[in-house]
Amino acid sequence: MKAFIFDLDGVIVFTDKFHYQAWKKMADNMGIYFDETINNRLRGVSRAESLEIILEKYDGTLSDEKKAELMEEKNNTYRELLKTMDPEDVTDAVRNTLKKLREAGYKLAIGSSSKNAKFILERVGLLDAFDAISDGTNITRSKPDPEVFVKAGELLGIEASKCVVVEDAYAGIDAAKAAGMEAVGIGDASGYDKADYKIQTLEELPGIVENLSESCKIEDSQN
Ligand code: B16
Ligand code: MG
Repeated sequence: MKAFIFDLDGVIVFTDKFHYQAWKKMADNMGIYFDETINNRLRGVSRAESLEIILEKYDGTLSDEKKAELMEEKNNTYRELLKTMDPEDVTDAVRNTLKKLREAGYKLAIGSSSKNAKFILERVGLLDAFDAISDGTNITRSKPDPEVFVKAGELLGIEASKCVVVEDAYAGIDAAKAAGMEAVGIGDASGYDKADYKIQTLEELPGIVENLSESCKIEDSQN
């Protein structure tokens, strides 16, 4: 393995609460029912697809212009909430793991569906922690399409079979496998049987590559 590609929201930082608050405000304004269970379906999904999922509870149809307006409204609220983030929002487990992997010579990239990825990384002081950033601004198809991870591998100059993706979303694990990469599931995706490995904390990652932690490898028979 030569590179790690990290999903952002749910792996490096935890902005799902802000996505929830921003979508909830928009939904309330529109009189649309929205709760945390629906919000969980938005994990790793693009902004436009997230809106379509929320609109499943809306009686009627909306023009493309209105949808664009709603997405902008949601994003403005979301970015205001992101401004409250600072370096203390990054856990020691995340910071130490990134440092350890870099010192061991691995290339590190971000592979996120978010168009706000660079803004978030800047807020938490991690912009320089990665060798490449592939995000919602450089893709045309979102996860489970492999594009975001394929582009991350290209930006790093490392072939897919030597890249390990770390993801919290089922759609992200599917995208990693479709890209021909190894997939590590954390958080929500630690229960997904398509993940090659499952971990509870990022600190388990160096152990995986050094083959020190075979215990979290899912047996092929279960895949
Ligand atoms: P934005 P990730 C994803 O980030 C979020 O999990 C998902 O909830 C969000 O809709 C998507 O980014 C797009 O975000 O509206 O900021 O462009 O998990 O792929 O890092
Ligand atoms: Mg995620």
